Amino acid sequence: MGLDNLYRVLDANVNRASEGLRVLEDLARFYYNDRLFSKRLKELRHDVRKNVSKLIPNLIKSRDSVNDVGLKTSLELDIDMKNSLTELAQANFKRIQEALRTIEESLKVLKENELSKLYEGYRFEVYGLEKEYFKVMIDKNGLRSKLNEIITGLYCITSEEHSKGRGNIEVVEKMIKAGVKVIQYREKKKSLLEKYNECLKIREMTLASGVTFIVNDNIDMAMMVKADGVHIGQDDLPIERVRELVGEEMIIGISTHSPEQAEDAARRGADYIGVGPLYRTYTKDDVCEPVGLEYLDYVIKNIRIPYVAIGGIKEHNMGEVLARGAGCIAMVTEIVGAEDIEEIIRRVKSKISRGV
Ligand code: TZP
Ligand code: MG
Repeated sequence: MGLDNLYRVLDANVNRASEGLRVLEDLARFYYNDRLFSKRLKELRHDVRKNVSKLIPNLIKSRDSVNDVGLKTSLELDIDMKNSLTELAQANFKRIQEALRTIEESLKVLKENELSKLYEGYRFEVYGLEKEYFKVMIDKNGLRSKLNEIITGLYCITSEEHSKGRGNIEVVEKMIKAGVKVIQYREKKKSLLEKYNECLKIREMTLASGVTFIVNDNIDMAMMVKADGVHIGQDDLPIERVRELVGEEMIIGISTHSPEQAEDAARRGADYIGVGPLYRTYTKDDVCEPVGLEYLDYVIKNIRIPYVAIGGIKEHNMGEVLARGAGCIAMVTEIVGAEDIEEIIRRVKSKISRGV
């Protein structure tokens, strides 16, 4: 038996490492919506493959999986049944580390010392990634992993100037009482200090009631009051830079008005998008022309991240939006300007859950 079988070992373990990395990459990308993490895993996967490329002729020659003595055992064992995402991620990190270790040792025997060192480096990189993964995605990232459950139903937004003399805090109190699950603080007319104090109070109220709290515009304020998320617009700072600033735990939402903007937001790591204005709205001073329901259709069909339909949506036209398939609707004036805020919220929520 020459060194040929060692190439078989290398081949199997490069595949093993790549497959493990691919599983984690897909979890990061599709489950946790974590573009940056998924990008790092993908780059590592490419490096792990690329750097044994000079050995590839040998690898292919030695590929002989049908005669693999381990195949039968591995197909029969149900030890691979993963009953939780944590276990799934753990198992794959182990798989990658073990495979890299085997590659490292085999390369040493093949006198490929420099290459072996490179793979040792990859192994240490994976130890680091593993630590970060569990810290960010599993332990602390509860909210971002539940985005589909958060961005659903009625999404409420404050606007004191349309609140019939009631203050933001009073309005938020009513929203929470009526069972709203996500509230955005949007206030264009007050000083930073006034907004900060209101946000502090709303954070306290939303924490006590398990409501998701999102701050519009002010990223610094969202961070200071430990809001769950921040909502920005097309002319605000780039999403990637906002992510660097707020970290992996905070939700980032962005308003979009066209298919290009929606694709761009999803690609660049937004957690959800606003889709609108669907109808004419006078709530916002700098609002653009209605984008039309076709844009909503596009998003429903093509965009993977959660979305919220917005702009001029009222009780009388919400049926039309629901009929297109929207699962999350934002209303500003219709709610904050209602005589009885709690009553309209209950009605609207019930309509959304019945889809009419
Ligand atoms: N973003 C797009 S339209 C809009 C925002 C914040 C205002 C929606 O307000 P209304 O009163 O529900 O039309
Ligand atoms: Mg804004």
